[in-house]
Amino acid sequence: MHRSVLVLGLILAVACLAQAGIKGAGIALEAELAQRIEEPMKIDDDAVGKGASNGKFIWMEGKPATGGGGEGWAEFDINLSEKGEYAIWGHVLAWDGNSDSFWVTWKPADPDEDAQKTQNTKFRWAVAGGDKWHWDRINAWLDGGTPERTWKIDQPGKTTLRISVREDATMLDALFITTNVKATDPADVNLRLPTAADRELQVKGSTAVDPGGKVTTTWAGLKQR
Ligand SMILES: [Ca+2]
Ligand SMILES: [Ca+2]
Repeated sequence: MHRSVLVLGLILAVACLAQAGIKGAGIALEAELAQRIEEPMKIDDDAVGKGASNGKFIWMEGKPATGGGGEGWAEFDINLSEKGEYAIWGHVLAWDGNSDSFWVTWKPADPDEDAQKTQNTKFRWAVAGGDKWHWDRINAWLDGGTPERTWKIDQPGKTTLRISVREDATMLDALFITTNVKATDPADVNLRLPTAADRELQVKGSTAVDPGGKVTTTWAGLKQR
């Protein structure tokens, strides 16, 4: 009896450790720490985006329920330690149907294409509405259906993610890149907002994801191994 309780306890402890490991998987990025931001996309700490992670978010400023947009973007340099399939979640705020979309391209999985110019619906992200910060997986808002997007990265190394303004007033606080490409419900992904350690890695300009889920490390560190 006692022994079985002990064994059960050990199994639970191991399960918890495994869970903790999985939780570490993925890259958490602050939108406002993008390597390059082209106006009119801008960093803001305005009251409209109150409660944003790190106190800041990015958007092309605008009012709810009006049109506008189509200019400006933010680019993230992301170094991946492993090839594989990835999904991206955005921590977003979208007031209404006139302020709820971005264009998203992630090279080299996506071509070197300016989605703001080509208006290619494959790169159009219909952001889930909501006037409080929430997670939304990046999708392709086609003219029929909005499948969740998955990017196949063929080799480790530097990638470039560009989030471009489509409709103004759509707000982006943070991103989470994961190898869990199956989950479509935020509750099924170990999403996290960036920690101080995540921000430090991002500022250094080198974040890497280990699909094994144990560590987030710098690209320079990986090359030294
Ligand atoms: Ca708008
Ligand atoms: Ca933020």
